Amino acid sequence: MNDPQPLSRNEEIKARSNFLRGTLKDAFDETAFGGLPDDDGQLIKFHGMYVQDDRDLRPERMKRKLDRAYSFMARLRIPGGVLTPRQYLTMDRLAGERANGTIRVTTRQTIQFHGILKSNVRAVLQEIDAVLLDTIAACGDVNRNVIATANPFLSRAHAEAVEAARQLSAHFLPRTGAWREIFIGDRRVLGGEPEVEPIYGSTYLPRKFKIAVAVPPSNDVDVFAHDLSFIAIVENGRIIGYNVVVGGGMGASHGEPETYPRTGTVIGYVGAGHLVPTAEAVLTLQRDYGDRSNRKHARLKYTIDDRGVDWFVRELASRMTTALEAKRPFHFDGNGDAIGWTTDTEGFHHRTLFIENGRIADRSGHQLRTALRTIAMLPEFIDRGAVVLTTNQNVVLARATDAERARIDAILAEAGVGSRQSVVRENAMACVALPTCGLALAESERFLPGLIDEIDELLKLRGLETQKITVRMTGCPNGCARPYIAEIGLIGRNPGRYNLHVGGAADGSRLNRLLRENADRSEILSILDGLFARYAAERSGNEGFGDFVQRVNVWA
Ligand code: SRM
Ligand code: SF4
Repeated sequence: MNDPQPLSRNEEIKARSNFLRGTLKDAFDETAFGGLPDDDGQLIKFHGMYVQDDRDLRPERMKRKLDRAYSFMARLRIPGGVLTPRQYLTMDRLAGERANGTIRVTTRQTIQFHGILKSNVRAVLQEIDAVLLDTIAACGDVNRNVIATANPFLSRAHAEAVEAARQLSAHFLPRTGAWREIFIGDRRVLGGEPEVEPIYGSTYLPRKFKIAVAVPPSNDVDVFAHDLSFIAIVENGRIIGYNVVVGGGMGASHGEPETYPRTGTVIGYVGAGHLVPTAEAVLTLQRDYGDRSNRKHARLKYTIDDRGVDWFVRELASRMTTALEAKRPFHFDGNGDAIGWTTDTEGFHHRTLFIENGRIADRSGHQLRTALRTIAMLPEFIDRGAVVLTTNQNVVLARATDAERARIDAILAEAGVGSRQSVVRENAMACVALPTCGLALAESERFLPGLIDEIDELLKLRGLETQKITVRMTGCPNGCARPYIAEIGLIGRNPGRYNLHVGGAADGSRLNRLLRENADRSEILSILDGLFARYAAERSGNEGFGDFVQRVNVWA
């Protein structure tokens, strides 16, 4: 047996934090310093926030010997991504009054604010709390925002999937009163029952833990990318149970082959009534066996690969309330969103609006934030409608009447937004990266739109402009836009340079492979041009681009 390795520093921070309090209360009472002491900087994540600084300003501030321009990113917990229009309007106001004027829809179906000054953090969270939302456990070593196939209003099964996401989120919500005490101002009951975390214990999980619920044939949530996913099996319009998928994960580090992305393994099926106990069995197994000494090796995917799927299933069985049954057949037809209008059986209309890289902002000739605010304020829609966030960084304006549908179209057109984009752009995603992400090695959100302009041109040249091809970009190998399962994945390596991966499946079920390392813009475009030329000439029938590059083995 190897000697046990020492625990990572984060384990000590959690253990002595008094259930995630640390010295955060004092740190927020003191606003002269815009950041946080180191340990609190780790603990704040459990409360849904990160200390960041504007990296565009770093060189100039360094020259002037100034400290970094610190601010906070806050991420909400919105299981299933459903907001009422009134909640959305509060978020819109907060973005304008207390953040950087934008709302960022994330790949986990929630909202992030960037650029909140420390002195504004409490006010922001109090307003979020007032509309019955929170940021608890949106980051940190806990179960994160639980995602579900978008739009519960589409069918009864979709509604059940979102309800499942809410149940899972509530079940795994940390019980500590720290968030309310530090930010909302609730007082701790002295002499009350001692605080406990019945599921997590005082050191929570070894690392983040992510859950998704999918309703086939849509794999919009990318079930193979998360620690634990549930694929709904629907009969007569109702979810009767779920296939259970474990051990997906995207994160890796350049030059460290012991870190890698992994697609989840389908291990069996459970009836709908066993959803929460099954999730608890998986999560507690990871709590007990996950690596607490090396954070780069601490996700469930490594626990499973180190010990084997058979071991995992055996250990899981000893914790479950029911036996896993054989997995049931399922089929996914894609992992994108259907942009445009759909109508449900009650006659309500739902508009899935493409939001480039999830950034809701106003800019000259493109008044997206204003348009969404105007729509959310429409009389009656404000009480009946919904604003649903998707895991492809888009927004669904749900439950509009015939008259509202026409009005929504007019508002979008007037604002210069909402017109259809190229197929490839509508299916592309980029992570945030610069200037806020402290881990970015290259641009992503600010770089991809221009690159897509050029990819569009290449596709047109080959007559491929109606072909759906997923392109995903990240500013580093952590994989926040799930690039390793895209048909074309671009992973930031150095400023202006990316690792080009190709060969993911159109339904998100297969990892792509590295084709060229550290390529700049012109190399990327020239390689893609060659691949598109071959694809146009040699593809068979309606073969997808990812399947094609695999079949002809472009790595040979
Ligand atoms: Fe992520 C870290 C942004 C989804 C894997 N991610 C970060 C941080 C917080 C950077 C940091 O640690 O300092 C980024 C903040 C950037 C900023 O300025 O806002 C960040 N991640 C995002 C978002 C906003 C990307 C987006 O453009 O939408 C997504 C927010 C999701 C949410 O609402 O909860 C986001 N991150 C993901 C996903 C996709 C998913 O969950 O479906 C992944 C890959 C799946 C997975 O976890 O394996 C992902 N983020 C990571 C990792 C690598 C984790 C690992 O196991 O190695 C990190 C780095 C870390 O945790 O150390 C990271
Ligand atoms: Fe930041 Fe990397 Fe995630 Fe992009 S993939 S948001 S650069 S951590």
